[in-house]
Amino acid sequence: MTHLPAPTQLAGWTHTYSGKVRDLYTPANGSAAYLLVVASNRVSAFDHVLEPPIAGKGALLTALSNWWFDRIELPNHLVPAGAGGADSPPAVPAEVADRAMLTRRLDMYPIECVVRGALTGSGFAEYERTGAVCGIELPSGIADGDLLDTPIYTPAYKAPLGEHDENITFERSVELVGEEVAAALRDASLKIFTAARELAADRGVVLADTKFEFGRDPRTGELVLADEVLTSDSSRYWDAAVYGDDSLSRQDRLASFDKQIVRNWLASHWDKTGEPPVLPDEIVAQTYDRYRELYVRLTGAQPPFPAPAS
Ligand code: Q0Z
Repeated sequence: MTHLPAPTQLAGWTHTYSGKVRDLYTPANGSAAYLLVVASNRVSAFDHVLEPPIAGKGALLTALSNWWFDRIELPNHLVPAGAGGADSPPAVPAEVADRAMLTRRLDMYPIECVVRGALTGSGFAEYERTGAVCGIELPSGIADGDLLDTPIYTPAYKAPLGEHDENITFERSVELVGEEVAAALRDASLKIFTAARELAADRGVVLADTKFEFGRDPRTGELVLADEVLTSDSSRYWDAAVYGDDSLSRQDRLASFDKQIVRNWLASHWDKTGEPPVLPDEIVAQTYDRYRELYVRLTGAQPPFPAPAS
């Protein structure tokens, strides 16, 4: 894998970790109460981080996550603007303000709370091998990308850095976090997903699956929804009209709402060995338009910031 660019230095914050597409910062003053999660403009495909970044992507996904947080009736990790008190957080630096989330630092549960309303990807692979996903037996005859009548909760254990997450049964999640928390994670995940899937469907978008992460606030003890929510980096979205078009191949029907242009271009310009080629400007521009289209469709509004120059 390519190494990531050196993360931006942010006044008042210390960079502590970078994933493929996001950067994590802690307060430079030593406060353990907050974390700054910055969505980069990086885009990943086929397990590589691509060049160049897509200007505006981080802001669009942050706006989408914020929009969903507003509609989810569970405590979340966002620190309201102007929060003060004894231990107030460092200011969010202006240069990342539109793609940063100021969060309270939680004790995270080591479980990726995946919900699937369709069977594809690793879930479909496990089903083909075993007839079940995370211990949930499914009827025979399901094809890649088929919708499930009832969404299923398919948790994964968050492997330490670099390793791949491991699908686990609900019973295994009980061993990891206890019966009460395991049930709360499952119930909250299914509830959020079911409402979100319905809303997306009304707007011509299929929410195929998603991943939530939860933690506990060490000060209040409450269960809190964390991380990004229902962005296309944490979810699979399909265009409902494309998904429903019988004249298309199954592969084309399951086109990623935002990243398919990148994937198709790479598939015809790269043999998937070594480093991927640099994306041409028109592929970057078209992909930005897809991220923007997803935001507009779901929210019914224009994004709250201008399109980036270039
Ligand atoms: C989220 C992640 C990123 C890579 C840790 N409020 C919180 N409290 C404690 N931990 C987290 C959060 Cl959001 C937390 N991640 C995911 C973010 C880069 C991975 F910026 N890791």
